[in-house]
Amino acid sequence: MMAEHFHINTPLLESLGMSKRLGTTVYLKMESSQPSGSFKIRGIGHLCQQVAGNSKGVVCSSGGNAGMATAYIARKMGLPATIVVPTSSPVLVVQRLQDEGATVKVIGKVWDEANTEALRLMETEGLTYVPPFDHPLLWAGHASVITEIVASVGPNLKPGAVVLSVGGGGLLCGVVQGIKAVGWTDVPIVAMETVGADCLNAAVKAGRVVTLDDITSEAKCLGAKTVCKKAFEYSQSGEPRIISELVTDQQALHAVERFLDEERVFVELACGAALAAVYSGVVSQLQEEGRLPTPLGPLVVIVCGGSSINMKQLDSIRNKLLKMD
Ligand code: PLV
Repeated sequence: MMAEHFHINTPLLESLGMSKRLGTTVYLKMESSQPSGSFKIRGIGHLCQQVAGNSKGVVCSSGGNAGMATAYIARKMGLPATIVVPTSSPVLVVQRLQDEGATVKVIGKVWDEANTEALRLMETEGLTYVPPFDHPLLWAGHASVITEIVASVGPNLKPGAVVLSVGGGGLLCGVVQGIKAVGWTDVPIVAMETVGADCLNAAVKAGRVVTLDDITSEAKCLGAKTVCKKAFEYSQSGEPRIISELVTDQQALHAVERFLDEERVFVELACGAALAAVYSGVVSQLQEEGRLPTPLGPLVVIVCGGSSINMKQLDSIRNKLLKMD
């Protein structure tokens, strides 16, 4: 029998360390504890249930985590999975995908090129295409991260703001839809990216969707060159208000290390970008600038997770960033 859904109801934990630093209660939505290691399973699970039932196999282009979710779900559904990742994805991700039973193709320098190959395989092999961030079914699935928070704490814990990371903008679209569904449209979203993987920020600055020349950030799972159109539209709508902010790779890395020390949970740089909103003072700065209120209601940080990290990878990123200093 197929389960109702593939994702689990994740813990919402109070972070003492972050709360002390910020001066308001910080809640962590622990998507890092999802099967396959990230929030991606929410949207991809929903999408696969809708479209992959009679499929002869699925193909997903990914920086890593959408692929991990797809491979996991395909295994549960008894379908073969092909995951196309760019050469920028660390070897450990390829290994983890293979351990999940997927066929892995390493093609292109960045995700956008891997995606071209996935679309080609959809055409030539008749596989069901699983997009990593740009699809309404993904957003509908991701929205459950917000409705789940309301279901567990009740509508009275209205956050002062929600913090999340943005790659192609799928999580952002889902969270916007969840926020609308529960009537929290006055809750602002702080949308975090790293410098060099900043397609939403570049679009917001330009006033239109733009394509980055290259991905220069080490947060490879944020590395889509173009943000999805829907995410940009939401950023312009003002309801909920979306505040686009950047941190450096160094700040994201320090956030990953501090989170490991304080919360004893290991996440990748893509998630570190969201954690750095607190650890590097981005949220406090927004309060100082009057763009977020003081006092601020409880802050919810979506700990998106990610499998592209282990001790060796952490060392390698640290060394790479040290050399660039
Ligand atoms: N990662 C996508 C896109 O990569 C992928 O293929 O896995 N946090 C983590 C840990 C992620 O893996 C991602 C997306 C995000 C945040 C951002 O989510 P998005 O793409 O929906 O904005 C190129």
